[in-house]
Amino acid sequence: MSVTVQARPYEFTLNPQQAALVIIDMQRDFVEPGGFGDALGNDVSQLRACIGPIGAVLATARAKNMLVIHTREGHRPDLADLHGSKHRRGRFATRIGDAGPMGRILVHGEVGHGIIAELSPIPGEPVIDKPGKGAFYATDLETILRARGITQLILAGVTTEVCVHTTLREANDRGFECLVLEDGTASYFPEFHRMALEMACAQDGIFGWVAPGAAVISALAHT
Ligand code: TIU
Repeated sequence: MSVTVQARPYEFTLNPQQAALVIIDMQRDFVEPGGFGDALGNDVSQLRACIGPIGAVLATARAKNMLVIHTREGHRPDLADLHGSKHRRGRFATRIGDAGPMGRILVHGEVGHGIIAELSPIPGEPVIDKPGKGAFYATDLETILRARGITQLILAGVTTEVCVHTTLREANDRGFECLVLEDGTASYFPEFHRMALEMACAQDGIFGWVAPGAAVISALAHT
């Protein structure tokens, strides 16, 4: 049964059986001091606002037996999957693979690489490790979605204009209908957050839809 989500630029027809909540990179490395986001010179406290709204949608998605997928940006301990261009970019003192207060920056298995406790995956929820910004690049995300008959994605996580937007664009070109949670995403730059959301739904939905988490929750209440 499909339900109607009040969204921009117009209503989104959500079919929970064919939809997945994709929570992007809600890792300590981005959200907590001493991680990758911090090493890039950002105020990581900017990202905390999206945790509560994501948690609320996550609880509803689980209650409604929707597929929930988590992603983590990171690299193998030997950095074999890290492009030199990504490693070298920027003039930062601390780089990917270097030791930090939460372990080696953006490396699989380190404390900083883990998803924050508030949004921890539970058994049965696929966790996708991705070396790039987009969740489809060099991962099995598309295979998992197609195998489950998923055609719609609700996108949440960080950062709005980087990994969320890259994934939105990748998903759009692969034929998935996407809705971005406006309060379930965040950026180190508030104006980039706002413009990334505008870009997503401009031109009558060039990439998809945008809505607050509460709109998704109230629509799902009818299922
Ligand atoms: N720097 C920044 O805004 N984002 C990233 O590096 N990765 C993600 O967005 N996950």
